[in-house]
Amino acid sequence: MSDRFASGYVTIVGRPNVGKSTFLNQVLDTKLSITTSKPQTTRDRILGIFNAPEAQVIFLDTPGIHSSDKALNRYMLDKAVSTIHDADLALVMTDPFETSDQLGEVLDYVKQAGRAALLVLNKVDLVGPEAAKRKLEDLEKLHDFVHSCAVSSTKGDGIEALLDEIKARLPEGPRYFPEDMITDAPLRFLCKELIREKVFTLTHKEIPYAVAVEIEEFRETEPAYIGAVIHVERASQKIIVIGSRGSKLKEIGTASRHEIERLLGCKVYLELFVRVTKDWSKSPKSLKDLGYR
Ligand SMILES: Nc1nc2c(ncn2[C@@H]2O[C@H](COP(=O)(O)OP(=O)(O)O)[C@@H](O)[C@H]2O)c(=O)[nH]1
Ligand SMILES: [Mg+2]
Repeated sequence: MSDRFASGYVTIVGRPNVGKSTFLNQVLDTKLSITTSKPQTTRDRILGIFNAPEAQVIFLDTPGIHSSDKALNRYMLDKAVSTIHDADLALVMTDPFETSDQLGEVLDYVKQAGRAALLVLNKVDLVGPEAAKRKLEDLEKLHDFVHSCAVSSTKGDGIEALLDEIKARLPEGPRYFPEDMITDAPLRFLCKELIREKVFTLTHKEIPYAVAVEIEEFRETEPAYIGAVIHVERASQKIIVIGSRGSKLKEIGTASRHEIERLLGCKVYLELFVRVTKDWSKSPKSLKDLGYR
């Protein structure tokens, strides 16, 4: 073994729902970035640190690349694109169902940033190895990738080999973060995200996209106390999130509390409130107030 210590930033880019956050969680063996079957779950850049004896890989999970005029969506696209510039290497993620045109849109941003790109075909558990191979060969033609491979982020297949490829392409450098640190996100942020994930999973249609969560109080008492507000855009959405006799809100609360207790490693008293903040996702000011800045 050489004495070389490699370190650097790797941004994970791709369209919504290809499995970027699932990949990061698999690498870190921790539920850091929330994932759901609905597109556009991730709204912020999430930093996840992979520590090994010979390397530190700092992953940046991003919202998916997609275009839209809404202020929140513009915010998410900006986050995704600016993150490519911050990185040593771009991990371009796709899945077997994405077309070349769709991947091309993502690659445009990578090319503009002039970053070395590594192609990752995720979700190969859903297709046979032959189909995966053909798909990969097809997509490789789109760009001069430094490497390409197929993985399954849910099953963990191909992940270790991919990590080796990434480490080999990072520059020699210091450990930027302490070895026991896996993210720079504060606990408050992670708790907020877990609540948002439950809203995403337990509500439908436009509701997930109309919701922002804000932690108003966070007390590290025994049990910990968390008071959180679920912001919706309209009164009709508030009724849906609360549900008949509060049943939906209770369901969201219970599911969130379990996850937060696992994260914090202690009992939690979680209180949820639902508030109408009219059209927050369209207003730059409300976005700021709700932490999307
Ligand atoms: N079968 C399968 N599903 C996956 C895989 N990776 C992610 N998914 C699913 O794809 C959906 C979107 O994943 P997510 O990580 O939120 O995608 P993101 O928007 O790119 O961050 C979720 O339902 C995941 O469970 C995989 O390797 N195989
Ligand atoms: Mg995501």
